[in-house]
Amino acid sequence: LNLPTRKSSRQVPMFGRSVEFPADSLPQKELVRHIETTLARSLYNCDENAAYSGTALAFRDRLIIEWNKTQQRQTFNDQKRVYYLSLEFLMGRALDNAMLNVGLKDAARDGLKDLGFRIEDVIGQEHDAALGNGGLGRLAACLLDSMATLNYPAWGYGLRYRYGIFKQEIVNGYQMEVPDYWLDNNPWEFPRHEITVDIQFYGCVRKYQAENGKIMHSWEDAEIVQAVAYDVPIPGYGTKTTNNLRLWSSKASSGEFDFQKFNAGDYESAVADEQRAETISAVLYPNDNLERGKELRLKQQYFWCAASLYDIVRRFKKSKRAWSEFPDQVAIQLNDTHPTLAIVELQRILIDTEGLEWDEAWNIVTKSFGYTNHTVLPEALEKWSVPLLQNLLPRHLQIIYDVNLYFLQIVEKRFPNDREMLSRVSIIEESHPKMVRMAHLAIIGSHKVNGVAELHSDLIKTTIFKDFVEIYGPDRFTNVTNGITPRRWLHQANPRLSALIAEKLGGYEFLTDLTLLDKLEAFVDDKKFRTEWAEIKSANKLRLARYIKETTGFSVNPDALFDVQVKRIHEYKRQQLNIFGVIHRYLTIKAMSAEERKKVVPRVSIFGGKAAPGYWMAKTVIHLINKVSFVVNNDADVGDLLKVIFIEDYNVSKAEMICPASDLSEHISTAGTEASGTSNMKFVLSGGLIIGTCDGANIEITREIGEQNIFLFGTLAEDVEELRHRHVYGQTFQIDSQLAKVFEAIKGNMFGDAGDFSALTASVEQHGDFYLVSDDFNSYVTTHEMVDEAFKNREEWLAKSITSVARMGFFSTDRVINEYADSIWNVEPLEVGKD
Ligand code: CR1
Repeated sequence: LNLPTRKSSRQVPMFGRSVEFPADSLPQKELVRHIETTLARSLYNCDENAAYSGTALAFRDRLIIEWNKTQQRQTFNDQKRVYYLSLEFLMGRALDNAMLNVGLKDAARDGLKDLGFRIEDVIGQEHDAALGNGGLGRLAACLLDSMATLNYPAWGYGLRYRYGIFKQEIVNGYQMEVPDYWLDNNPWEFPRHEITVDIQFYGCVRKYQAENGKIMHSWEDAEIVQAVAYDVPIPGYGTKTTNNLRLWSSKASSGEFDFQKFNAGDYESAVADEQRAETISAVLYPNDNLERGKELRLKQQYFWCAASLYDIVRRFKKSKRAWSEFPDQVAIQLNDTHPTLAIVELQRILIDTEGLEWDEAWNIVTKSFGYTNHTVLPEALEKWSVPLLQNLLPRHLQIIYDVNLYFLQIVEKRFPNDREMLSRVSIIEESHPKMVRMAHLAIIGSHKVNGVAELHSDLIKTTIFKDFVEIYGPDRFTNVTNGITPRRWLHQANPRLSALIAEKLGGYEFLTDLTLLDKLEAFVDDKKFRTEWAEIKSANKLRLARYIKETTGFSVNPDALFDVQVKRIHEYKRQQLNIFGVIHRYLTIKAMSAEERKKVVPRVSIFGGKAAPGYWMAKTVIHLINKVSFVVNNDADVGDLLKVIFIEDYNVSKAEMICPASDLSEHISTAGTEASGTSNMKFVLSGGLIIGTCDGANIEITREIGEQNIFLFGTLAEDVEELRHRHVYGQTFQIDSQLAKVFEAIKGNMFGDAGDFSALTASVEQHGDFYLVSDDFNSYVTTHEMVDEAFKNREEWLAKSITSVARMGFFSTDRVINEYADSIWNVEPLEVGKD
């Protein structure tokens, strides 16, 4: 029986029991089987959600078969593997990605259509896997995609949080946090109840003499929590390689102990133990670029490091090689300092359990680890208090002290009598209480340290880690500029643009060699091509406009200039500069004559992003944006000339819709504060222009696409310190005159009670304007005027857009992974033949 196509209905056609499908539509057959058997639903009452689950399960089957083959192949080949340790993996949705990477999206579309569903609606049913805060977590996800695509034998290790980053709701202009419980019906994970590791906490250290007379240490009387593995398949694009992301979940150890308590009638305490254990992997800490030093966070870190290392060591031991070969088989990359305890844990395993000598063990450790630094912000650099570590991980603290002792002895030899140097580089900060500086430990325990963009890598060498460059020499430090995966951020997020490029370039090879985009430059002057390019942008903007209408009720003119700033809300990212600029624009329009208004380029200023729940200033910024939105959007006098939109609950799937819809996006951090930024790359790759400061990867984007194709403004990193100093110690602080007018409007209650926003104005006027909002305001506003002028010249704008995309080849995570593989990991891809 052939199923007729039903375009409008979402219900399944009401006939036929023994349904048969064309042989070439395998996904459809499989998805129907899953709907009917795995989900036990009848096709007659199959809704979009069931269609999603059925499709996901059908693709999951394929992935797991390839996953198994990949693991066998990698085990058989027995070559060096990479282990990427990250406390965050901001994966977003998996189905669309799986369909595209496996190459069966069209078949799935047809199959779903026959059943009466639109594939976009089905894809839209999936809950984002939001196990991350922002750029750091999303980078980890892009890197996994590239490692699989390039056939590297690589594993990701992370935590399986029950709650990912909170969902944001805006209520009366204020951010509210709602828990993100995402695990119900998650088809993308495979619980491995047979893969468990006992993880120890607390207890004490006992010294004893081994049979050979050697003094050894054992960690005893510890509490035990069990780690259970959950595996998530990571399909490469256009390859059979399907790698593994292993996430650990915590569980009370199922020892007899609980049972005894239970039988003794102490039910409550048995349950409490269980809950306490489960708490470890319960929730992602919602701070971006901020560390709070909470004990539970330290527990998370050790739990995940210890479980992962146990796994890595177990795999290595199967090969029965000598320990000295460990670094030839294993490369472990630390995504920021969060997994630094893995260094200490490996040293502990080698000396306490495997009986190696200290030096031999330490040599293995340092050869195996690499550390990526992602920030120079002091409030984000991790420090753990010594008493906390002493209590939770007594043996690890001893090892840290020993590492420090041997390290300082080396420093003392090289820099005799330089006590200042010793105290600066020591792992232990002599404060009250004493603190362990995790970045120092990470540097000392790794063979390579890298930053994530050129400026950032230079800054770490000249500021926070300057002394370590003197001690180890410059070769320990390197740069690997971040990237993004073109599969998700071009092909998946902007399929029409991807198709147009493929048409021009004669195929989709650019998706695995992004440098091929440069061939697009030949078509910059091609009229028809330009028109198609512009049409795609318009369609993407229209889609976003519809979404804005549905979710906020505000209508925006799709022909207006869409000006977007979406990212975590943070003072250093300066959303306050943006909203002050918007207020300035509003005041300017209000003061214009009707004639003058005719020349104004209509704008939609779009904001999105979460504030950490305890970050009051950031929450105030969100509040101000929403108040300005309310006033401006309801001002009939201004009409379409300016609209201000705050998009609630910005996440990966929303980014996939927003990035392709921008004309202009904002990357306007105070110079020297944004290590790299990666959304800048996503916007440009979709044909949006950017306004930005000379910070992070903006600088290399400029180098690649050309100065004439980007709107740069503001203070340079090298001048920031002096300005800050002058603000605090100078004679008087002169606020920018245009900014002063903006502040007057705020203080005159134009956007509601001025008291609500006094902290924002005061931080500029009274507290030293640390982020240089006033210093940069004039050049920011002037540069926006240049943007308006440029936008009026539609053809020029299009040429900039096309040229920029053509020159973005450098920013693929494929390039990033190859650099890591060559300069840090020394691993080779595993060629995949037919099997
Ligand atoms: C940086 O702030 C960078 C990402 C990924 C963030 C951002 O500029 O793009 O890392 N750093 O490298 C971070 O989260 C804890 O540090």
